[in-house]
Amino acid sequence: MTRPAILVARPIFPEVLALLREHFEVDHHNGENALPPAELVARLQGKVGALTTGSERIDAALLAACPDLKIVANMAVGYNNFDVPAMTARGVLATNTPDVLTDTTADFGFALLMATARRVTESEHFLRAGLWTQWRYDMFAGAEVHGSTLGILGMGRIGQGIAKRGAHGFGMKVIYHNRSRLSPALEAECKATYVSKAELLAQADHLVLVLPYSPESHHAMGAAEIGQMKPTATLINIARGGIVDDAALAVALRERRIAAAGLDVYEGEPKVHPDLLTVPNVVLTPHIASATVKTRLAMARLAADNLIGYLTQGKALTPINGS
Ligand code: 8YV
Repeated sequence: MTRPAILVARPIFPEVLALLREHFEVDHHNGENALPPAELVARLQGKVGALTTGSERIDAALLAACPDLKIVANMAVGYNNFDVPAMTARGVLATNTPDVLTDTTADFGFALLMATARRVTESEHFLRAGLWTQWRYDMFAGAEVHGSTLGILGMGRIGQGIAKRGAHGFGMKVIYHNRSRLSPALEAECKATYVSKAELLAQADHLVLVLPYSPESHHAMGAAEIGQMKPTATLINIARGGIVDDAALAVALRERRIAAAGLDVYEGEPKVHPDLLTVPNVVLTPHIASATVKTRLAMARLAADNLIGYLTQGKALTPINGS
């Protein structure tokens, strides 16, 4: 009997590829760049499953051109690269990788917050450039983290992880805004107080964005919202590109309307807005919030297990739009 054919659209751990090869005929795109849409469609011909990352757009046009597809397993918790209603309409299962990356991503949110507030990379560039010849009382003096007010926009699992780190580890006052308010028990666990978005922007010393990307959250932090923040505040985006208006942020950073920003995600990544590359008060990382070896392996295994479970037994572990 011929085995089901799948596409693995990105380089992946050899052991996960070997596991998939025990069950499927695997076509593996092992290139460093994402497949352009037309090539993705071509490679998906005759495939019943695909393992994707956030870079492959699965929309109505692609689905119409790939009628054999039954499941697309994203190796990411975010799935804004999926048109879920279109997938549901075509009977294609969508899966993601929740939970396995929560703490690792929350750790990184804090790493970026600390690096930004305490000017870690800016000062390293200064040192590497051989500019450290003198001492000044205000040399790379940054913003206090412990005891300050931590604002969180988006309070899902990762937001809660960041709240707990801030409240319990750094004695921060935690405020948050979210589409829905947490239960009193969860608010108590996170030591977090619900506020309006306007209050969040006005009161946060450090504002971390952890909300999912959707048309509604597009430019949730535009020029007007950034303008409502304290001039001493830092802004951290570990959510998705497009939630922040990167061009407006670059202007605000250059004009010191906020103190600093830390970004792991960008509009149109892997491209980065050129103005962000020239302002000193921003820490830039290439979408690595979930990147520990252990967590990336857990994400890859979960995506693989979703494909194996669904295509061999009709049951995925973490479905978005079905079983
Ligand atoms: C992924 C992420 O590494 O899980 C997510 O939503 O943004 C990251 O953990 C990235 O999407 C590549 O799959």
